[in-house]
Amino acid sequence: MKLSVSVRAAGARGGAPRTLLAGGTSPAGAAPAPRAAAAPDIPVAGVKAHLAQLQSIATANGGNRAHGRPGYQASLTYVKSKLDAAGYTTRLQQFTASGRTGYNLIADWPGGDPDRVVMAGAHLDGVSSGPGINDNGSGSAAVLETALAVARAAHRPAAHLRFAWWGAEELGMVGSRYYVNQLSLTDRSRIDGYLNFDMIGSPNPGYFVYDDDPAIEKTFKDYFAGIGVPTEIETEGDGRSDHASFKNAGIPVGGLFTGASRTKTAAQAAKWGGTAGRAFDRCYHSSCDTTANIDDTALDRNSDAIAHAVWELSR
Ligand code: DTR
Ligand code: CA
Ligand code: ZN
Ligand code: ZN
Repeated sequence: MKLSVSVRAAGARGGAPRTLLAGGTSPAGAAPAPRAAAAPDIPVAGVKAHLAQLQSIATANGGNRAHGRPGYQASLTYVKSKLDAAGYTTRLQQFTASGRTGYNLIADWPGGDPDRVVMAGAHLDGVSSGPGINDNGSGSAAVLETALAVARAAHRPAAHLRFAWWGAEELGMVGSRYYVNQLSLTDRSRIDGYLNFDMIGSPNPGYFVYDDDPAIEKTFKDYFAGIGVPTEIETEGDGRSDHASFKNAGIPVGGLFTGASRTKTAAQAAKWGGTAGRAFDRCYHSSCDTTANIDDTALDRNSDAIAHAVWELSR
């Protein structure tokens, strides 16, 4: 039987329908194609090492990594140097927000079908009031470690992989909107999906999956079902992070989130553990959003889920 998951409704934006084929399929009578390897386990120690570096960067630069500040520039330099050393083709994209220069970092993994681009991204800027480790060192570090895992595996997916770290999200998703707006309509249509990771290590975590695109949502839900972790649909952030820039342009989006200032209910604490009646992240946008403001289990599970989705959606 041929298994396929439609990532985009047929002809949704005028192009040919795109389908993602599960491995191991073959025409009737032919020898089965070898199934491409599953995603690797992402080492949470690697993700935490990036968080420690981002914390040090904030500490050395006035306590923050905000747009237009030296801590943002140092964060960019850190992430870019890791990607360059791993063999990525990287570029900085410059824009202006609130009178200051901002940058997106875009990293392409060489190879794959240029008409089937799978993107994963996270905002790299924080607010000026703290180091921004859960928001959003967590997404930035997990996307970085996933990109490095692609390189370590010498992974050759069918689709083209692109990773992005956005500037000035905290000023209203300025960087990601700039990126999408400057793409030609053709280049927009080449993006099969954008996966967003903003706050994935909240200290009193929930496991929330964006429900914007059914195929992407299913990919994440399948991963969490496989490890026995219940999920809920993400509702706290609708339109509040960089996926909105892509969704507004008609690009299928998905993502993960472990909660911000909303309060965990008793029912949620019963299924996920943690503390009912307390915020998912009491340090949201505060000076206490440090490396102590991370739940390692949530960070690990979400990092592994990112790799799973990147591998599965790019087959
Ligand atoms: N991470 C927050 C925005 C935000 C609040 N709730 C959600 C849910 C899903 C994604 C993002 C958000 C920020 O950048 O301030
Ligand atoms: Ca892991
Ligand atoms: Zn924020
Ligand atoms: Zn954020």
